[in-house]
Amino acid sequence: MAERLSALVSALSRGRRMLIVVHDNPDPDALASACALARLARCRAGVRCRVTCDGMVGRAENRALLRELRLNILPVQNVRWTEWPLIGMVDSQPGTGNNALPRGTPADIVIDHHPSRVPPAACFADIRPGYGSTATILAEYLFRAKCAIPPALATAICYAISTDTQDLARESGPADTETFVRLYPLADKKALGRIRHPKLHHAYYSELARAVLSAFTHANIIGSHLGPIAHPDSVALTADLLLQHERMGWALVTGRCRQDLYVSLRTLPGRHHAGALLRRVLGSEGHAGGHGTMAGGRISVAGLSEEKIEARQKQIVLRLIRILKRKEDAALRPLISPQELDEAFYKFL
Ligand SMILES: [Mn+2]
Repeated sequence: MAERLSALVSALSRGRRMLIVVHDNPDPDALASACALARLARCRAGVRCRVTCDGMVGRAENRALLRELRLNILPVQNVRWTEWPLIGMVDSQPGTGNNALPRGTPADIVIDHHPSRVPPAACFADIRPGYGSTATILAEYLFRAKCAIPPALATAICYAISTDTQDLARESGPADTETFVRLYPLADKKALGRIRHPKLHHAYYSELARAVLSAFTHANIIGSHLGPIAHPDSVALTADLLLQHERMGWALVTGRCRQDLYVSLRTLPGRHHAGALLRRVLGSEGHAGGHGTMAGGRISVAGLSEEKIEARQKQIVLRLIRILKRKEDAALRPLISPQELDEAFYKFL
């Protein structure tokens, strides 16, 4: 760890300013990791940082996190890549298709916990697939570097670890627990409450209704097509929610945002690798990545008619069923039966 820290500090010392790129539509781990790297860069090398990404911070919780961090994201449209002497990347890697770093632009520092298909070409790279969150890796550097961690950053790192690991229960290792336990006393509990329980937009409820009413099942596979969504993160959240169904072992959710169809796949811990599986499901025209039990991806649906998009959605579900070797002809059943709906609907009128 000491050698890694000095290698990282010497990579940081090659410039005075660093642009930190996180994945599109950043989640709490991406945001907390970016702030942690910025803190380390400032504290150990006097480097000033900005954070950039494509897409948006959608979820109310993540917007609340931005407010607590007082983080002002630089819109990627305003970035002039050649003006930044240092480029860092956290919670993503160059060439994965889920971040704004242009192809051919090298990153100086890459820190991530997603398994890499190709080791990133960077002056400094630290990829630890055994870690539940990238924020844990960054926190270990901050501890080792003896940089003070302000309450807002401790809060963000704790929240990042809990969301990426479902409260340390999923895809996490001892380092995540140790970091969480060490930082929780420093975290601002009121701020954590504001992040965890934010006010929600009306769109949240209408998407939730669509998610449940359009949900279908086949054996232990559950899925839902959300149609147009306000923010891409809805697909992952819905997949997590559907996977909680007592009889289900797989959840696949799609949703459309701008020109893309976003897809999220979740499964229970076992022999499968959700990331590799989703890449097979989406085929060559899609981008996908992930861990053993969770994966995300997208395909472009630009210019496609409504019917064609629906056909693609259906095809994605059928491919998953085929790969999992369930019977191909077996029909999809609605999660909520028409009778159940009849009983529930508009009883207040
Ligand atoms: Mn992460």
